[in-house]
Amino acid sequence: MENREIARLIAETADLMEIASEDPFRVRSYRNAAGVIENLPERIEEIAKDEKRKLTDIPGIGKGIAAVIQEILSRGSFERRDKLLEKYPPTALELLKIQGLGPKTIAAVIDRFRVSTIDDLEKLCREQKLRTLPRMGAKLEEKILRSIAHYRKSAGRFLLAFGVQVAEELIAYLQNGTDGAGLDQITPAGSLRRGKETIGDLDLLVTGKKAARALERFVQHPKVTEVLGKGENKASARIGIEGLQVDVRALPPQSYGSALQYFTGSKDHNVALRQLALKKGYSLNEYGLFRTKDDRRVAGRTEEEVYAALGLEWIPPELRENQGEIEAAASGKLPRLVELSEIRGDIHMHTTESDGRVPLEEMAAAAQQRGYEYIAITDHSKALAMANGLDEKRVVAFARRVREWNRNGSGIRIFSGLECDILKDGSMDIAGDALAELDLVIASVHSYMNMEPAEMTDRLLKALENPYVKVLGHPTGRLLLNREAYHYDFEKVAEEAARRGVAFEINASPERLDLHATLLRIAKSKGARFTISTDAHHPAHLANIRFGVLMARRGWLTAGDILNTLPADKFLRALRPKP
Ligand code: DGT
Ligand code: CA
Ligand code: CA
Ligand code: ZN
Repeated sequence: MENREIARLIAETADLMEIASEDPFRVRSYRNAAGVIENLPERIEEIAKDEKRKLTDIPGIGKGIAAVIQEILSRGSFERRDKLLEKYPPTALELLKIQGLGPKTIAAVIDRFRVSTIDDLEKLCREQKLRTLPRMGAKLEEKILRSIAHYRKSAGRFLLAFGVQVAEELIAYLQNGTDGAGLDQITPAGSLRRGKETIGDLDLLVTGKKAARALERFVQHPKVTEVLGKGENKASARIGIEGLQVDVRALPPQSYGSALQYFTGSKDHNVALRQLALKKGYSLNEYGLFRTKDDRRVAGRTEEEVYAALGLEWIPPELRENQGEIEAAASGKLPRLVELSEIRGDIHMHTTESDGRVPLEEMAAAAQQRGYEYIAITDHSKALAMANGLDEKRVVAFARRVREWNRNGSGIRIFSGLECDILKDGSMDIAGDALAELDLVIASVHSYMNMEPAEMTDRLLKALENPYVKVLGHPTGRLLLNREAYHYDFEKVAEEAARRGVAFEINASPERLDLHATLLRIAKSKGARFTISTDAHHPAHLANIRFGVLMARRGWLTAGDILNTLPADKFLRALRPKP
């Protein structure tokens, strides 16, 4: 069993405990344990099997949770969870995903109306019955209806990073089992290849002598929970407790390129491409590009040859959304998109100084190992008291410590930074003379996210006025599949950020991926510049930078748009100058 599966069972139980209004401390300890398990680099199953080690040696895992883990490993569930599931139907868990609906309300709704599905809840709001409960009103009903609509849009989808992890596991598994020899290529297609923030399912294409055997082996994967279909050329199955659907298709080499093109999508891109083909006297499908007059195949082995035969440059998958990429490819005007290898430093990360999991030295060592030239350490400011954010005194001491580090040549170059909270009125959480000591201030909103758009716009414009602010962190605050972006006049803020030289962050953390493609293109059109950074709270998170690069590419950005592709000194000089 994977760590994330164990973590999920425990986190869900914490949710149920909260609905049952159990002891908040116990709820928190379950939730913390789930976080620890999810982030553990080692498989917990291995630790449990090892007679020389104890689960309680893992920091954050006490006796109670250790027993829970043992029970999960031996039978896939545990007593407390089973008991709660007798009391509350599993659908109650789904209600927790509706923003604005807390455990107390859920408990009340279940007790009073026997309601436990989202459909029932929607009906309750539409019929204006929720407001008959104490402290509930028309406004809450409206908000819940909006949240339900948002939830439905994302239901059944998965984070890109999760899809990538499953894809990589599967590809390794398929390659091993077929000795590599008979399997010439395995490529993920679909939304995953386009780098979309969330995916509906996973599409894998294989070709080679043993492609048929790969399908066979795929459906026998130990984590397959349900085979949805298996034919000669295609197998579909659900995998893991999350139930991600995976489609694997086997293809002959002469149509591998056209199939890859077809199954990469997007649908809109494909429709436009097919129309172009028709106009040029061809027909295009997953089997190849064929001349209409005599049905002769003119391309299909590679994607490049398909696009070339249509008079187009090869279009990077991240651009295939029918947003002008076909026209650009026809006139040789596709941008040279930024690449992972061009990123020279990660400039948003946390340490044990605030809510990160390791001290500065360990983050620095990990970044150096990745080959970076520099990093910025940007812990939280004091408004985030729960995260032990820094006050002015600690900010100044931290800046001094970083200067010393650089003087001593103790390792990678570090910029002293801060992720400074933007307060409700748009002012900074830390006084200017302390901010002046730092190399890099990222300003972020972490509170009052439901403001009216006009108010939020003013708040952000005010934040940009502060001369020490150099980067706007996770600029829309969205949490994928979870929390909507906050609303404000983005164009206005982008214009102002560009005018003042404040860069927009592309936050590479898999549940944020903020800004996204549409807003990146708007911001760029206003003259804004960008940084890509991980917001890492653990060395393992530094690897997420690849997802930020994918977002930048989806936004048509080049290395010239991204400040942290510059060498250290140039990077510093490219930031908004100090007053
Ligand atoms: P997803 O899975 O919802 O995140 O999105 P996709 O883009 O991966 O969509 P999926 O898995 O349904 O299909 C993969 C690709 O196959 C899709 O991007 C384009 C192509 N495709 C699938 N169905 C159709 C179709 O009916 N017409 C066209 N033109 N292309 C299709
Ligand atoms: Ca798909
Ligand atoms: Ca599919
Ligand atoms: Zn933040």
